[in-house]
This record gives sequence, structure tokens and C-alpha cells, in this order.
Amino acid sequence: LIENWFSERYSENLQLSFRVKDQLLSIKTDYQRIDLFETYDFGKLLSIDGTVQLTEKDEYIYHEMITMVPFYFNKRPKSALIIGGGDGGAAKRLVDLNFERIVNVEIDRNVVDVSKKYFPEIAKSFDNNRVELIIGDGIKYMKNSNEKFDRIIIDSTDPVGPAEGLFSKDFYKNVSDHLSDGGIVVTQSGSPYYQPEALSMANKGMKSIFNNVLTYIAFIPTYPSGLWSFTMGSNKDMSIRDEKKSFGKYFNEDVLNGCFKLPEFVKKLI
Ligand code: AG3
Repeated sequence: LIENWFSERYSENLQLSFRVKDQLLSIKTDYQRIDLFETYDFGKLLSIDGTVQLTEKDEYIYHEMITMVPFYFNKRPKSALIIGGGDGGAAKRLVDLNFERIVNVEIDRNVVDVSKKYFPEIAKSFDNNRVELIIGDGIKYMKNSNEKFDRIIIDSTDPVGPAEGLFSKDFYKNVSDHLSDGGIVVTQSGSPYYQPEALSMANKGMKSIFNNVLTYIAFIPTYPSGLWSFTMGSNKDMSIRDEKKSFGKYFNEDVLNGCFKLPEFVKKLI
């Protein structure tokens, strides 16, 4: 009996394996390798360069947390820029949160095409008339545009390869120039357990540019260690506004209030 498995390697000695029914796609693009699997436990799974990006079953956790947490801070935001996020999962949540203008800059057209084909429920956000999809380099886009946004969401891969620059101080300076008054940037900042340098890099970079920086965590079963971090920054104070909170499948008001309570080893990284 032959069984097929997809594994993401976390270290020399540890990997997470998903038993798969089928491999639906494997392509090498100008930027990265993209694989698509039909798994037993998590539905379709998209991986980039061997790392899990999203699965049908648990994508809601990451996408709710990267959009809904910063949404409830400060004045109600109306415009957002997403860097990365070519699957459309972040854009979808912003549409649901009634953002009026959403610009999504994804470097690799293939990520969008693959998502449209295999995750149509998620990628349909790109058909919404409030969403503008731009295929291009987020770093260049920031340099050439002078539009300001209420939220900037950096939905990147790990800080190796094409996404490395998205964790740098220079990039955060550009981000800062594109935030409206009281605007907030948020980035995924890796697994505090397996990628402590990603969290430290995001924090250090943001603290050198922004007056206020906050880190929060979520449980994401298909990412390294399951414990995932996000880091947000602003030049203004950040506080949760008084408004009735809606909830998702993971996000609710308790999660919003609790996700900033960090374990000691995580605090030491920031
Ligand atoms: N963005 C990337 C999460 C990084 C996952 N890293 C890993 N598995 N080593 C998620 C893309 C979803 N829009």
C-alpha cells in the first residue's frame, strides 16, 4: 500500500506531515514553487516553497486575525492596502468588514490564478468592485504611489526569498509614509517558537519607525508549532474603539482582548 504525504520541514529533526489524496498542481514560477494538495484532514492545501500558506479548513483563523484585530482599533477604517495575499483571503474579510477601497498588490500572478481555480470561494473577493488587484512588487508599488491607507496588511510568506524585504526597516518607512492619520500596519510575524528571528525582525524594524508597536498571537494548527504571531504598528496611540464587535469562526471580542497577552518567551523576543 502506497501512501502519499506532504511535509513541511520545521527543523532538521521535525516536520509536519499531511496525508494527501492527490497532488493537484506543482509549478515553478519566476518567484517560487507552488504546490496544491488535496489532504485528508484539511481539504485543499496551498504550499509555497514547501511551506503551508493556507488550507481550506483553517484559513479562516489567519485571515480573520490579520484583518479583524487591527480593524477594531482607532477610528473605523475605510481603505486598506494588502501586500501579498494573492489567495484573496485577506481581501475577502476586508470586503465583509465593509472597507470601501481595498488595493491588493501581489507579486506572483500564479498565486491568484491558482486560488481562483482551487479556492474559488476565497478568490471571488477579487471580483468585488471595491477590490483592485495589482500584480506587481509591493516594495516598488509603495515607492511609486502616494495614496494613503487606513490599514496596510502585509500578508507575506516567511522572511526568506521574495518576502525578505517586507520585514526591513526601509520597507516599514515606506509603509509609514502611506498610512493615513491614525492608520495601522499589520504584518504576519511568524512562529515565535520556530522562527523567533521573524518576530524579532518585524518588531525591531517596526519599533525603529513607528511610535507604537503591538504583537498578538493566534492558534493556527497548520503553521509551525501552531502558535503564530502578528505585529502591528502606528504613529498614533492604538486603542480598541467602543463599538459592538462582530465575530467570525475564531475571532470574537474575548479573542480581541486576549490575543495581546503574551507568554514570557514571546515577550523576550520583542
Ligand atoms: N501567509 C503566510 C504564512 C506563512 C506560513 N509559514 C509557514 N508555513 N512556514 C499566508 C498566506 C495566506 N493568505
